[in-house]
Amino acid sequence: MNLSSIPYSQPGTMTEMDRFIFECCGFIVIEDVLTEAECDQVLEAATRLHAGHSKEKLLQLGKGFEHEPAIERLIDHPAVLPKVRALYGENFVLQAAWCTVQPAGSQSVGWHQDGSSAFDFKQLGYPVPLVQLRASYHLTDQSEPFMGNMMLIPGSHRSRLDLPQSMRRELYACSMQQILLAKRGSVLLFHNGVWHSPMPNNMNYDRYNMHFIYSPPWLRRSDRDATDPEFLRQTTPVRRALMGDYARPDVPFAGGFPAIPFEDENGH
Ligand SMILES: O=C(O)CCC(=O)C(=O)O
Repeated sequence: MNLSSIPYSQPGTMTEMDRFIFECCGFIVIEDVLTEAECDQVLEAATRLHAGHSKEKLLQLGKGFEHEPAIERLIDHPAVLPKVRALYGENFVLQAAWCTVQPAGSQSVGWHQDGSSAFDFKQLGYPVPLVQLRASYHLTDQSEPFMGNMMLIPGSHRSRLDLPQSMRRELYACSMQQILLAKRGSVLLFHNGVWHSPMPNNMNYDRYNMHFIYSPPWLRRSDRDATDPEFLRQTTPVRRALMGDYARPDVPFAGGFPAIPFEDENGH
């Protein structure tokens, strides 16, 4: 029995129960995706990526997978990708990959839904459709509060109303918010419509998360204009396909969409 009320799930297949929970909450948490050694490798890569950048506030850097193999390997991780396929079907792309640091002793509380500030996804219809499915790998421990945890309002992807503006910078913004107590190596998978905010990081070390955002193929990429041709040449066929660098610009909308060469039929 899970007394924490965190919507836990297991790596791999998206079960019927996972679907139900995701539908209700707008997120699930997949435990034990990365081992300690794998976390160390990705954390080293994340630290390299952020070297030379300011460490004053939350900072996200994109497309680290182009030159960091430990990050690249997470693009189609078998613990997570079957769930992305279950939610989207067979045609989707990696719209962005953000490596995010919440530096030691810093805070960036700001409640928001994911999407485009240029065009609020809520304008697309109700309920706000799933167009950015985010898989967040916790590279540092966030199993206690004030470790730069994600805070979320379960079910808020179904709300017709916005979180009141006056509460968006508040740590405790809503009586039903949840502070995600996430173990290192676990993954949060969440719907763009869920209201969320990072919690302050009161630790004396930097908090790192690695986010992968999957979208329908027609959504413009946000961490890159185009993928590095050298990366496309050397990566695997599945990862190349997930980059969405099509030879013809109309491919994401029209016929001739090349099938992503997944290795199996059922996503296991
Ligand atoms: O704390 C993080 O890593 C995520 C920040 C966030 O809420 C976002 O990128 O939308």
